[in-house]
Amino acid sequence: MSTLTQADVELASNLIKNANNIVITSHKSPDGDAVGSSLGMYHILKEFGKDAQVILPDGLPEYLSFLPGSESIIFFDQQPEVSNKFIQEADLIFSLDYNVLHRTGEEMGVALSASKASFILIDHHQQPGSFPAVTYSDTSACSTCEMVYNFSQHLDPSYVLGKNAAECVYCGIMTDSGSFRFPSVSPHTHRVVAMLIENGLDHAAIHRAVYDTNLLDRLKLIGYALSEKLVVWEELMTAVLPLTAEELVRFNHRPGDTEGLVNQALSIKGVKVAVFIREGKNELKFSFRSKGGFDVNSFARNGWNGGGHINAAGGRTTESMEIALQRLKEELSQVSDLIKKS
Ligand SMILES: [Mn+2]
Repeated sequence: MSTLTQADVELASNLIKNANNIVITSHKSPDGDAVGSSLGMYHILKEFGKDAQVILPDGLPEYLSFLPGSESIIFFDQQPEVSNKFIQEADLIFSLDYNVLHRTGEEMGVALSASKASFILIDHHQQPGSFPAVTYSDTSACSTCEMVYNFSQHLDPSYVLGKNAAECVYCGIMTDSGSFRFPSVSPHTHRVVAMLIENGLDHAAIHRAVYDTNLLDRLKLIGYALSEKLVVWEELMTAVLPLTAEELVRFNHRPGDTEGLVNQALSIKGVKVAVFIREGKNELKFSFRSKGGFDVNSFARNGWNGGGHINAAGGRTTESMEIALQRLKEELSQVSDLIKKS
């Protein structure tokens, strides 16, 4: 349910009206919803006559670079000084598609915490932090992009999103809803999209740009991962897919290449939990997915320095792959009854 009150709308409206330096931020390893909501909000603010700077913690996957405005994004890891300056001078900061500041990464999180700007949070993850002046949190929303659309309508019910804003917002709704198939998709989601299409959005072009632009290396990586690395722990109704750094290098891995792999693992008949593990520079990154009632958000929070939603969460550890897999199996064994019942 939406928690945006009339007082919130008025406060947000005034904050935007009076802001001289607006910064828009989203979470680390930005996905379609993170980039779509950030650039969507950027274009919406422009149409309301306000300039803004999008700052993301790190680079975007190649398949999102077509989004209008992506060339204007500043990446904190590439330009920490410029980013810090923008954050220091900001009087209004948007926090989109994340609930607590450290989701932007350690250094960017510290910079944001030190900022004297007012924050407007728009997000569909659980347990939003208490840092924002305005919190628009709706864990039932399929995407932050859908909420950004709602937010724009709260600011001005007669406002029609321009082409650029519509493309960005649609991209996030489409990617975060698994192309409109997850349970979080509501009649309202379809109404929002209907409105965007009525106003001229070329939705098929966005789908093509995101999903039909595979490089051969990526398809080979997916093929290798599914045929050589995917294992099913039948007694735990869990599919696990670990990829080492060496394997990623072998297939010229680019950000976003493993996107969706965990959902393929989850699609196996009889599997209720899927875990994708990717070896990064100094840590292992986890994607947890479940179908049914098993809460991977709690599971990721409790043992894997992460969190997210009931059916989709992330995590990380500095353990070795071998140790992490062992611990994963042990911890899943402890909740195997919950998985079976889910
Ligand atoms: Mn999202």
